[in-house]
Amino acid sequence: TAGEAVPASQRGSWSSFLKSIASFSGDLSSLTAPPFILSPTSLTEFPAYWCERPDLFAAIADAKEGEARHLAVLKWFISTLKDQYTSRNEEMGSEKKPLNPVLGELFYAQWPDKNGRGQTNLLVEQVSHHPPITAYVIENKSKGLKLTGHNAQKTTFSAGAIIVKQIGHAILNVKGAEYLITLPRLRIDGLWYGSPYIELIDTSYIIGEGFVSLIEYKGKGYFSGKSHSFKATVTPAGADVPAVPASGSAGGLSSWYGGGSKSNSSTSLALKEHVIEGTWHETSSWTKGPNKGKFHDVSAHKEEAVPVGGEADKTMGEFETRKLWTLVAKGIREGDFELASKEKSRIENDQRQKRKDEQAAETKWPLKHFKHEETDATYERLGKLAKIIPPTEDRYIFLGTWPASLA
Ligand code: CLR
Repeated sequence: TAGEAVPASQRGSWSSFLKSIASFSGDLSSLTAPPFILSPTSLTEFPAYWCERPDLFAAIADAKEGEARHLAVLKWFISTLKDQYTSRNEEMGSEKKPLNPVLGELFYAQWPDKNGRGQTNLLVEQVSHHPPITAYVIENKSKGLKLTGHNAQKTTFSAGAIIVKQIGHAILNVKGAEYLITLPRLRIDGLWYGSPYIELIDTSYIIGEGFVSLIEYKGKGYFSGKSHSFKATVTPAGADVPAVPASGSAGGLSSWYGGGSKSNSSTSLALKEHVIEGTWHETSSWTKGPNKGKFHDVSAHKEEAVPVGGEADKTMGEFETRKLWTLVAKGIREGDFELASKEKSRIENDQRQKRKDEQAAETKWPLKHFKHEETDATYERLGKLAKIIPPTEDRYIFLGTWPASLA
């Protein structure tokens, strides 16, 4: 029944929240939601999901350059999806509304060296508030690995679900070789019951070292019938990458997955193709190409949650996520929503004042770690290989200075 998972006293406010998202597209973060759906975690912490399996990240650098390394990148990428998209359900019972970061909010973390995998550093900065944009860099210096990216979201409402288009991309640099990583779309279902969860939809790409991975995402009731399914097709760049079937069109899918093929399966290039199928939160296998058997088992690599200090850490600056949101997070965790909303207002008022002061002084809040540029030559060069749309995107260049705490 409607609102099953919503505390009785919050049903009214949940249904007004749903009405406001239905009649609105754009930036969901600014809408007021009832307390039961609030998460104590800021969106600046989300880039940590890229490195919660630091061994698999490091393994990219140990793979042989070219095809083997491309496949190692694909494996690591797939391994991050479970944490990125199902961990809130596992930890809090459903997807929740994260804290909306303030401009200039910072999040730093580090995964220590273990068994020769090298140390992995994470640096995140909220580079825009309206719309919210988060930039990050992840580096394992001893392995020569660096992932730089930014993300924002565009949300729309369709057939009772929230559709989230991810804006932004990531560039992975492996000892000088570059990879472009694009991001899947999300569909948030279960709203009616008050227990939202994510399914990934459409496609994303990994392009680098002469290969293109096209990853297709489907939920229950599509090609495998299972939730969190994906199919990755890895082809040499320049081969006829299969055209992406129009989203939601069953005809497009069957023409690709069924025997009849639209793409050039008779060319010799098609022989070099790998296909991997399975679920991104559990296991996947090779289904076409020279390799057989299991491709990946997410549970075989232990997840290491982000190790950062709490509010007790005296070295944290005022704008560091865990320090800034300490009392809001405490209020949400302990059910003291008066504390949470009082503290949230304090932070928001402080932000409004900062923006006013800047306007009066005709200054702009300076970014600390990144420089914004309108185009990205790496995105353009690699994106072309799979005819990625849009043909270019903006980027945030890391200025290269790490805080002393991550040295
Ligand atoms: C942020 C970038 C990460 C992957 C990721 C996972 C979950 C997404 C989040 C991103 C963006 C914000 C998000 C969230 C799930 C729910 C939340 C879309 C893409 C929205 C703003 C909240 C909706 C409110 C309902 C849960 C009620 O790498």
